[in-house]
Amino acid sequence: QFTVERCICIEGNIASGKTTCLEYFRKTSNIEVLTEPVSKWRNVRGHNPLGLMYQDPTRWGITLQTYVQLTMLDRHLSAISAPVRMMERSIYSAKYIFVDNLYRSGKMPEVDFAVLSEWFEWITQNIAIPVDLIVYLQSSPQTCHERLKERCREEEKIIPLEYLEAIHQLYEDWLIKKTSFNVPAPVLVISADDDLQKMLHQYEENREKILSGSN
Ligand code: DCP
Repeated sequence: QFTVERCICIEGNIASGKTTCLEYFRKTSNIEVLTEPVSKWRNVRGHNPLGLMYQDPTRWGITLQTYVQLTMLDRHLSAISAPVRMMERSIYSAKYIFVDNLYRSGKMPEVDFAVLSEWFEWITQNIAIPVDLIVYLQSSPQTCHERLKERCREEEKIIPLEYLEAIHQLYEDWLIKKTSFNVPAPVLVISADDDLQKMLHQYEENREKILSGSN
C-alpha cells in the first residue's frame, strides 16, 4: 500500500469526455485511476436512483445525491494502489454543481438541500479530503448534448440542452470565474470540444503537468 501523494480530479459536464481522459491515463501511466461509481447509482440493491432522479427530481433528487455523496466519500478515502491517483469528479462537484443545480432550479425542496448541505459541511470539516489538481474539461453544452445523444444511456434520454447549460454555468462560476465556492486545488483547463484524436493529443501534451500535480 502507498500513501496518496497526489490526487487529481477530472471535472467537466455530463458527456464532456472524462471517461476517455481517465482511460487514456490508465493505459499509458502507472497510476491509479478511479472512474465514477455510476454503475452503483444505477443499481443499489436493485433500485435505480439515477433513473428515478431524472424521472422526478423533486422526489428523488436527495435520494440520488445522498448516495452520490457516500460513494464519492468512499472513493476519496479508499486505500490507494499507486502514489498518484486520478479520479472522475469529486465530492466537491457533487455538491457545488449537482446538488446546487437541483436546488437553484427549484427542483429540490429547501429542507432536502439543507440536510444535504449539513452532511456535506460535516464531512468536509471533519474528514481530510486532499485534492492536488483539478483538470477541468471545458466543453460547450452543445457538444455534450450531441455526445449524450450518441451515447444513448437509457436514463439520460430526457436530458434537455438547458440542463447541460445550467451545469456548464455552475462549472464556469466555480472553476473559471471562481466566484461561487471554494476551489480546493489549482485548476488546469483543457478544452474538450475537439474530436477524439485531438483530445488524446492534448492529454499527451499535458501529461507532465497533469501527473506532476501542478497547473
Ligand atoms: N450525476 C448526477 N449527480 C451527480 C453526479 C452525476 O446526477 N452528483 C449524473 C449525471 C449523469 C450521470 O450521473 O447522468 C453520470 O455522470 P457523468 O457526467 O459524471 O459521467 P459521464 O459518463 O457522462 O462522463 P463522461 O461522458 O464525461 O465520461
